Amino acid sequence: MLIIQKGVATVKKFLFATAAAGVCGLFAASASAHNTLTNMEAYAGYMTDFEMRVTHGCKGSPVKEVRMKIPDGMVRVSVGNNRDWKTEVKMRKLDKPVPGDGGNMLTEAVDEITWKDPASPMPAGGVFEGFKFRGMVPKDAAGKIMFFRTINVCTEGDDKYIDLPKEELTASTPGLPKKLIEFMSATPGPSPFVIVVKPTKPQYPWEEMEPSKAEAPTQQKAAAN
Ligand SMILES: [Cu+2]
Repeated sequence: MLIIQKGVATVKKFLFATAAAGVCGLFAASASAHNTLTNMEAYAGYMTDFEMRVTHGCKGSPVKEVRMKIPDGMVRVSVGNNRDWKTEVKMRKLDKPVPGDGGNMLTEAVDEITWKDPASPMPAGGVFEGFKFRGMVPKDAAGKIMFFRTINVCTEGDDKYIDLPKEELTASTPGLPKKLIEFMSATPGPSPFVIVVKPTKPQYPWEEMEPSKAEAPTQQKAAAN
């Protein structure tokens, strides 16, 4: 009798702990178990709004800081105003300048964003919080998968979502869904990611579509000859 009660107590304790912690391990393969980007796909060459979604604290400890690394090639990054968190950006020098807003040239790009010193820490379980930023998805990234490595710093300990797939994955990798599940469950800390797709129309309705290489007149002529 005593043993059974002890068993029940243990189960209860386990359920409580997992509910409070938001559970990393149990649902590791589910897309909502870790830090994830709200959008699963983004268009190459689009200025895109992103939200990094933090879904739980570190083993029951509330989140007090979130750091994120911007993937290479992504420029014109800005951080959404946030009244609860202080935001900070770290810059890096670009190998060669790229066009920015209104024709000026950029020599630096945002390398890292940090959200810290919250009005109150994000509770460890039962809620999620979104961290907004935007930026230009690289034009030449269509078909690629971009990874946004993030670290959650908690009142006690931290969770690092910085792992990358063992083999390079792209949108056209055969068996991609299965390989993504493998990647997301291979370690406790898979990096959030977004699949970059080629747009079929310009981002804004007042823009002309750039002719793709396949439609270029010279190639059509070459094909006709
Ligand atoms: Cu997790």
